[in-house]
Amino acid sequence: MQIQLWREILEPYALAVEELKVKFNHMIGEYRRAGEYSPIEQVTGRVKTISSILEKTQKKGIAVDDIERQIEDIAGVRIICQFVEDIFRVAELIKNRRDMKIKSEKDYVSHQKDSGYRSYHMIVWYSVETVKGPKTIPVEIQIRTLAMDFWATVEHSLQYKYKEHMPERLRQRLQNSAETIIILDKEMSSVRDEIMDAQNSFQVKANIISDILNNIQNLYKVANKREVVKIQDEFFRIYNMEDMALLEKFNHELDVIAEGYQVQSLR
Ligand code: 0O2
Repeated sequence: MQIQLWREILEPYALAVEELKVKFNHMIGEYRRAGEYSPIEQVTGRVKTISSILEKTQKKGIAVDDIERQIEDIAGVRIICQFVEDIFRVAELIKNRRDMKIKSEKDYVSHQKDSGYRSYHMIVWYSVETVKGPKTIPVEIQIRTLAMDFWATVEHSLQYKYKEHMPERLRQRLQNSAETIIILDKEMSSVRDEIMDAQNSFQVKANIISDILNNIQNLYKVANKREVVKIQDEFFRIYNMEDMALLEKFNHELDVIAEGYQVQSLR
């Protein structure tokens, strides 16, 4: 197939990956700006390379003309979570969206593969608008924890290196380390509430400080400079006291002042 034709075929998949990365990253931002814990930690995405698509067609006996019908992971998005519980929460969030329709799901978290691989897979139908018009395509979404991702990345590289000839000793060690990953994820889940609390308070404090600094900066442009310097000194004094209640009170008072000047900070 000519390279130009490949480019045309892959165009909507590239657009879908970019759009979905923006949407999932925006979800992270929405949670954090609201001072809430985000079940999504990171998002990555890729369009399968032409060589990787061709490799798959050979392996599975797929005709080149049938690529788009038979290969469901040309567009792939990976969502990384901190805790196993978050994986199922994210899967629910996806199911409730109107811009993605579930085509199929595979729960390799509850039922790990023989290799030791764990991840939650969803194939969703997603529509994009290209210059050639609208197109609905499948996108593979893989949802996994940081620990599962670490294991899968290492195992994938070894699979790539050895192809079907992975030494038995190495395969066994990978399976053992997959068990260790399960234990690690369980341990992390057992302290999930505490970790979430710590992260929430950190986020709330970061949001308040960001609001205060934005308001001070905005007031500089419109209010009496000497007054604003006084406000700034007061902020540093309260900040050093490390008292969240005082910081919240100060933020609220500053918000009222900024509102009076119509320069309220919007994060
Ligand atoms: P790549 O290079 O990551 O794109 P499919 O092959 O998708 O048509 P299958 O095999 O039933 O059908 O799908 P499955 O099992 O859901 O696997 C899809 C993807 O999950 C794989 O894509 C891998 O990315 C990942 N995966 C599945 N099993 C393993 C595993 O044992 N180890 C690792 N590291 N990843 C796995 P590709 O196209 O095989 O590979």
